[in-house]
Amino acid sequence: MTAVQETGSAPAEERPIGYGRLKRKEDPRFVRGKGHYVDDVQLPGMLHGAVLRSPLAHARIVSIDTSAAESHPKVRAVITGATLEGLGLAWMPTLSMDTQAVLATDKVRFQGQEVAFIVADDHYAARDAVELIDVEYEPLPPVIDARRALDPDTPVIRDDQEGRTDNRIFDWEAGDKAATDEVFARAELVVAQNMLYPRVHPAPLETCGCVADMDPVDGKLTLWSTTQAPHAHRTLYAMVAGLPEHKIRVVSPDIGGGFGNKVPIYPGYVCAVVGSILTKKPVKWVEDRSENLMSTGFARDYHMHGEIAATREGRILAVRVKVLADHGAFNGTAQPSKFPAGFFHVFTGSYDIEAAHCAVTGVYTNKAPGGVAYACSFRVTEAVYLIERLVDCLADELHTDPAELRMRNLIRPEQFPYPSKTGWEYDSGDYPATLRKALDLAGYDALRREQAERRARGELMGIGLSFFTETVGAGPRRQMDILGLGMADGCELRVHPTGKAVVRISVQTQGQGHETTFAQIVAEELGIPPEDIEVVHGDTDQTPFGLGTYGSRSTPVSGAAAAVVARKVRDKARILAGAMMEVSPDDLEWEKGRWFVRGDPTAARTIQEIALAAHGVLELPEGVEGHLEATTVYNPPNLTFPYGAYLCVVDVDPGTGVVKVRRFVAVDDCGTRINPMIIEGQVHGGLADGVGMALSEIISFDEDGNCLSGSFMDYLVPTALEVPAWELGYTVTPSPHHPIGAKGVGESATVGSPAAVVNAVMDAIGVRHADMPLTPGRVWLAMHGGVEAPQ
Ligand code: MCN
Ligand code: CUN
Repeated sequence: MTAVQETGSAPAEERPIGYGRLKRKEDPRFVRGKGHYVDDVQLPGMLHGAVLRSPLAHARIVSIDTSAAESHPKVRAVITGATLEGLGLAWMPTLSMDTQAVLATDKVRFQGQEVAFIVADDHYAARDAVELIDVEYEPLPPVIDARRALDPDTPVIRDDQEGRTDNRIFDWEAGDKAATDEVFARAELVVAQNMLYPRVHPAPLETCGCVADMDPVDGKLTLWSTTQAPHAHRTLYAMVAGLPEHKIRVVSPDIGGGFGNKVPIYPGYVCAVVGSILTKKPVKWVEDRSENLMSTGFARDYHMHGEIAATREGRILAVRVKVLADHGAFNGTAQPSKFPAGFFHVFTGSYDIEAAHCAVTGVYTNKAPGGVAYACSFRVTEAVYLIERLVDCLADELHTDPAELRMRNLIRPEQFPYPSKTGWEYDSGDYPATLRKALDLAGYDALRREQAERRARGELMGIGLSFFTETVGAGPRRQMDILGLGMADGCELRVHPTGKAVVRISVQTQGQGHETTFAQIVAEELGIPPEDIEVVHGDTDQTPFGLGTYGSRSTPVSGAAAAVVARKVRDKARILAGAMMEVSPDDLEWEKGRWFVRGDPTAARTIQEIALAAHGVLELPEGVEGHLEATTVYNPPNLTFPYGAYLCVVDVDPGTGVVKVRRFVAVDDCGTRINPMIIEGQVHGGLADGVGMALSEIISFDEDGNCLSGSFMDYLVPTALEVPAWELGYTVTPSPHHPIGAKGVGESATVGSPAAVVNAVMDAIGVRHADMPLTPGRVWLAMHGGVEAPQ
């Protein structure tokens, strides 16, 4: 399926580190069906949990009768909000610090909200007993359209919060409003556009679940859990339950995809823990597909109004944005007042402009909670889509070529490190070179000629571009003020006497290949072959603290920690090698895998020899500890800013509006590339995400708040038939502040690709704007001057 263009630009010709295109260490177990997922965990005496969910989007709970369920012969416990209140666990912090009802007591606030939890001998009995619970609801008018959420007569959804009189969660701003308004006032040209980034779902193949095992004897809770952030979860459980950290072990085994969906804590986890406490048995809870789609963290749902000011020659001067952010019934993102919109900081994209301002209002609605997840780098996806659509609207207004318009406004290489108008410092880049490469790879001029010929024949061919800058590697405390949390990660490396090594990392893999790439980082630094390096992750009892895998932060933060800890080991090995050869360490030089005496390369000790010596063989020099190991905690000095240029070619059927993505060219720059094959896999997945969001995916609701996208029959993720053979290229601009120059890449393609697809479709049909997903019906309507009311 793949045409990979190995066209790295000289002088940064591809020099992947640590054995480059190494096949993934984790794949042999996956291809043999030997992966070990949460649902594979089987413990003696294990019971099974199931959740009763609200059928209504907004209702008062009049009564809950559990008596029939309790008398079911296989039921071991029935948990309601009242049970949890008795235990002081009725409310929990999601990872966001906003509180969410674990189980609804007074009201239900979205369809699918958790109302009760059954623990039974087997899964089927648990499901049957759920049906036996009798809840009497008094329906309330639901608030589904975020644009109505702040109307004076709209019901207050979160009346559980003291003093609350409306549905406003926060108002947030970035940039300089006065300066921006001033530029707009004098600009020759202003183009404005409303757009909706619809609600979408990460839809990992494996749904969420856990096995909770509270050992009644030693009081230790073990939680096998589908989490992207085991340490962060442990801390929150410790804080809520009042247990010390050493009495909680969170194990995140193989994970069938996360994509952000597995960052939050969900009520099912808490209920399984309580179920285990009450029954003194392990309790497994795994949600089904509909539960996952209807009730777990969704993404986007941004109503955006963007304006771009420019000269008639096509110089972009300023950008102004107003956003209404629909966060559902519980604000699933951090720091209600600040963070959700925080990363919207990057709405100026990759362009050098004079002024920018953005105002975001977040509101509650009667929809599932969230507002963060899905390969988004926390709102960069929305921001990139907005600016890349605006630039195309401007090109349309100016009758200019969109590639040329981008080329003349991109930040220039000599401007890095580039201080953005909203407070970031972009670390490095050569944007024009990357755009040029994408255009060359695609054969842009020839494509435009082909398009003209086809148009003359009445065919609708479109070419769409997007250029994105990502902010990943969350991040240093100074910049993460919007979150109120610094993001340092630990790493531990131990070289065994035989020279084999184990590296314990703070992040967790859900398919990104950490077991391979982290071994490669250490291999590069120490010259130990990657197959001799075991990567331990996803178990809080076995790994150092870190904040987890999201925001493509593993490489920027934890990957940096792995390089730093390996360098510490290398430094110590130097001292030991000096002692072994009875020379001063200052006279030694490093060459992959060994220290040798300067001027005499034959006088050397390999890392394996040094490791053995370090374990009792060598008479240690004064003040030097035995063994060959080190620990570190890495505090990133800045985020990393990967970027890329994407080009999409589509054909639209004039009769039906069906869009066919014919080609997709993606040139990514993630700095130093560790494993190009894994990077390509990440990009392929992200591009498929982008095509899905652009063309078919939406979580939609009817006016009563019924979720209309509760299965894969309705929520249409693209299959192999809907995506083209990706054509990939790359450039390499190392990050100057990262120990190995690497930037993250895990979300780049999801962030960058939707705008390219939408731009291509608009180019094909000659329409300024239509909202995603561009289903045949919507495209047809847009072609015929109609607009479907946005959700
Ligand atoms: N990599 C590399 N060279 C670089 C950058 C990255 O070889 N210069 C490799 C890394 O070593 C790692 C992989 O690419 O093996 C992704 O690295 P990174 O960009 O650091 O992202 P994370 O590992 O932190 O993964 C998180 C990111 C996020 S936030 C989402 S969402 C997403 C994504 O990863 N979820 C995924 N990709 C996913 N891929 C799979 N298969 N499953 C998911 O759930
Ligand atoms: Cu925003 S989805 Mo990823 O950061 O886990």
